[in-house]
Amino acid sequence: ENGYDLWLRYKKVANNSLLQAYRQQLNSILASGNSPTMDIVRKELQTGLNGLLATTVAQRTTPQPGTLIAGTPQNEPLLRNAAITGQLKKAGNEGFIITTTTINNIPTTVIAANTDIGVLYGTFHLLRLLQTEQPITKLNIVSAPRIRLRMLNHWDNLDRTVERGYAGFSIWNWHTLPDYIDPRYIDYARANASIGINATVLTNVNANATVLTKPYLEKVKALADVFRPYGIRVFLTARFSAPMETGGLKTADPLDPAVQQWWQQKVKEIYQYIPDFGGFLVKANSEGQPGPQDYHRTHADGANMLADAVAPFKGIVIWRAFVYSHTNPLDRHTQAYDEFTPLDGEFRKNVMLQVKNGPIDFMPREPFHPLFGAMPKTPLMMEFQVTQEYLGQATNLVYLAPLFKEVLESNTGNDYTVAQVIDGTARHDSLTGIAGVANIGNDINWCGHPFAQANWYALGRLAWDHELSSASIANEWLRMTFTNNQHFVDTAAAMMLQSRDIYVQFTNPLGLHHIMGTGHHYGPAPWVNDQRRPEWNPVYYHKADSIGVGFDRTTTGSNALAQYQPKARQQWEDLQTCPDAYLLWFHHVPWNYKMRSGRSLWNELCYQYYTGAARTAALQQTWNKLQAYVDQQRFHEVAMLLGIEHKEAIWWRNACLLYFQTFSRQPIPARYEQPSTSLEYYKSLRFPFAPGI
Ligand code: BDP
Repeated sequence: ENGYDLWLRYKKVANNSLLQAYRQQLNSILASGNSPTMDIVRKELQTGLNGLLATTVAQRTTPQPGTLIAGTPQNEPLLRNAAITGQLKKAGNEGFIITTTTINNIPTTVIAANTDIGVLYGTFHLLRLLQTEQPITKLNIVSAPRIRLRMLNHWDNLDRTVERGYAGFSIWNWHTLPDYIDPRYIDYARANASIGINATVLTNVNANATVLTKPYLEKVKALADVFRPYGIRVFLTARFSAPMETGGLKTADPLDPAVQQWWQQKVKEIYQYIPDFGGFLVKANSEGQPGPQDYHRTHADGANMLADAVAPFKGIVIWRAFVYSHTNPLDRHTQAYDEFTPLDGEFRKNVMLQVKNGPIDFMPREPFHPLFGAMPKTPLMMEFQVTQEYLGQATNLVYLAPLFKEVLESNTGNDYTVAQVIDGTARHDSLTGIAGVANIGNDINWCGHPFAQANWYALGRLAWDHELSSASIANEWLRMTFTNNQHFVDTAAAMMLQSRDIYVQFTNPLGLHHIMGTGHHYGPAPWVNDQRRPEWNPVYYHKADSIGVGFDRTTTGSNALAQYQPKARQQWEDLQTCPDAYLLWFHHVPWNYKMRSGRSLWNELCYQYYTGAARTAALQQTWNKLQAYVDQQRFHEVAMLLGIEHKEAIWWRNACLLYFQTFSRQPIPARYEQPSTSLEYYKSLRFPFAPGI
């Protein structure tokens, strides 16, 4: 198996008694409704049940005992049954119900929804129950997404390179579009629909205006047409200077009437091709991207100009909060908050602000972004990074659901969690959304590392229901992707659930951050101090000196903590009570400081790096014991990658400790195997072939 089928492998149910029960309960399909989406429902049920039940399941037009009825009350008279009306109300536009019931005295299983797309989501849910070998004799499920926009952000360039992509080239083949529809586009849409993802941004946030030209809009239309029946709406990134680059204007000033008109015309043209176009995602005045500040206008001026253009078509603008100002700040941590909080209330109703989960930049562990506790008048959208730019790229097994959950469950200090801000319940926002920067490429297994598929999967599942646990998502993903064997599932789930902590431990323990290699971000380079902008240098973030290490963000330092609500910041501001996980994120701590463990800070740092690296060896051993349960191809792929991860862990450990030792001037405790190479060796390493930017 090469992993191409993702979690949609419909292998025969291994548990024989369940198999018999399923066969009896789902012996035929009745799914009416004439729409491309209902065609997909019928096909998916047919393929799914035929595969899982290893039989040929008939399609019927009248039910018999054991018929699965799927549809909407509008299309299927049998479903206009008062018993499900109340439940259907709760299901809303995209949700579904799955229930075991009798219709006209005939025992059936029903998938019902108010819309065809709801039926498709219900279809995937039912198939998932079978794939994970759950009982289905007394189903009574009502499921509706908690978040409206469940989105992937592709950082894909038009030349098919993928910014921070570690799984090959872009799956969008712009050259052969619009006439050639690669079956991958359909498989992509199907996989997303199976986890409830309903929106996709096709292009990189570092945008290219060419995608807004006619030939490219024709290509985008072709993709949108493929995705539509799967419930997926297409968005594009808008390069702010597009009116100059492709429109021949002299300015892109958002208050200039000619610029406004250019965008209005452009938007009209886009909607002629794609009537349900979602809108624009914009990165402006950040890392060299053009934006309204080039004309001394605000981010709100820029966002509103685009928002006005898409409003007549019900489009939205998603404006990113990830900004770097032209001037050098005292602390990069504070930039987005400083820039955006004064603009709260100034954005149009169809603008959302997309905020990265943490204030720096997708680090392996960050406190939640202070903007989530601020800007009550602006709908805030979550941006997670599914591609593992700072989390081992495609060579490390790092399951990200625990990272996502850690952020979502954080209390903002306003008596509500980040999740409640994102799902709109805290502040009654009607626009709600979660985006994940995609980890998808044209590798045969889509995501590079076989376990990276779990991160795509987890993003979708959590966007649908952020109350699902990391463990339950890992469990169902493993069952669907590999096998239902309980020993395998328990063991591999335990590996997944600790994998992110392990990664943090051997790369950025105790709140260290941004100490990776320059440019490619591969491997350790805490020593880098020669970059043009101060905040590009790792030394800016760890501030190691003869006294200690860590970034003082309290009142004696940058005071970034002031951006958090008092109830949120109190957990971090006192060195004595700050959790170890954030210690060096918020404090500059002396090398001999006594940690909770009783060890000195220096010894604790050694302990963390050595423990983290040792745990990668344990991951290898555990996986090796699972060989009998997994197909050989994927077993060996994972085994080889765990080997790389272990090597990389030793590299991180040695390089970081040897470097920090030049400040602490203390030995690595003798009980640890001492590094066999020098700091100079690690500094001399070059990675011309590491995935570029
Ligand atoms: C950084 C990436 C860079 C992205 C940027 C962003 O290194 O490639 O363009 O985020 O989110 O983490 O805009």
